[in-house]
Amino acid sequence: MSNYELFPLFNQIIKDFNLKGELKRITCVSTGNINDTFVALTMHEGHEREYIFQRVNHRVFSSPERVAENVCKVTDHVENKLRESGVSDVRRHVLRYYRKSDGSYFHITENGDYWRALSCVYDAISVDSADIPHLRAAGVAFGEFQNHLSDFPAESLYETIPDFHNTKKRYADLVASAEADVAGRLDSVREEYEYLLSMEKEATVLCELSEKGVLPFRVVHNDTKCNNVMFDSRTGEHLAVIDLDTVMPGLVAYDFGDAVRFAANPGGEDNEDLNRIYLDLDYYSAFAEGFVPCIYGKVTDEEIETLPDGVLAITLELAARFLKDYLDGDVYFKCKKKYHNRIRTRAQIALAKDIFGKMPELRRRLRAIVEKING
Ligand code: GN1
Ligand code: MG
Repeated sequence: MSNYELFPLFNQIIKDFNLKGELKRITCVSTGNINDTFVALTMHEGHEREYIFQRVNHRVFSSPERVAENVCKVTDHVENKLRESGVSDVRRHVLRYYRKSDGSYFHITENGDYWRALSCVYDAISVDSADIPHLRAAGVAFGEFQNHLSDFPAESLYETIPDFHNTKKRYADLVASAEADVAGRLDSVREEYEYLLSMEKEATVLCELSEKGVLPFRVVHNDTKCNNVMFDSRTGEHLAVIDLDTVMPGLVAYDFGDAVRFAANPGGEDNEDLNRIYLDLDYYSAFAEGFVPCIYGKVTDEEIETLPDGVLAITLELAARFLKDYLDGDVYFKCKKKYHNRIRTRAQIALAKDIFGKMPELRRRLRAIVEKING
């Protein structure tokens, strides 16, 4: 959508949600693969104000209203915890949804698009490729987020995407798409497909353990990319954890794993130069040094021990999801270039292969962190 089309729409949203100021500038945030996100800058009594406007993909989130209710329950809960622990500037630590005067969370356009308005954390940045200090801070942010939700009533949450990180189901879906081969693309990815099938045991090991009752489901974030943490632009301190659409019961190891998968790969998620894709062990350690001390003692020993398995499992799972979407003809993830889902699949497979070879070292480094905590 061009800014020319967005200006009248955003003016209407500002009016609907009773936001302050006159719209001056719209900036597109191009990172998300599902929703469309923009920063709307307004001028109010000589001061600039920023708001986040997001178009929710309601093919992926079939009930945006219920997603909004989930997010508000979660942010209320986190906000209470922050107040209890004496955090002074709570507004910078939790993102808030605005409501219209009728109480609803969405501006729905004539063609059925769902737009929501969120507060913007001031003097804050998000980073797509984090350095070591930011990664450590991201580890603390997601670890604390996990703690804040440890007594959240899971049964009060609507499952925004059923079986979101059910890797067994993700594999079954991949196989079904390969068998259907609706876009006639299977021949071009047979090697990738065979590789993923050969790794099914590693990919589903945590699902097995959770089915056996060894690993509990907890309320987790489920999308822990480092760009889902806002950092203070001057001090680098972590502020709000954002993108809460998939907060649902899940495994702690998947939150840990997804954060490492994304942030500890210097090549990025869709690099075509596979030589640049690998797991940087120091980045891994930095995130773990932030995350593990926050949750240690509050989760079980098995959950701590299996954190490295989460790194491999979630990387394989995402490769399977990208490959399924490629086989389906690119219907789920936004594609920004030709064969984008195949490029993403290959990048995640290259990363999974590197992680697989480094598993003993990931476990060794985790043990060292635990020993340090235990003094
Ligand atoms: C999607 O849109 P974004 O970047 O927040 C996806 C995640 C994937 C991620 C891969 C709802 O997240 O599960 O890990 O792309 N979100 C959904 O970049 O499917
Ligand atoms: Mg997301």
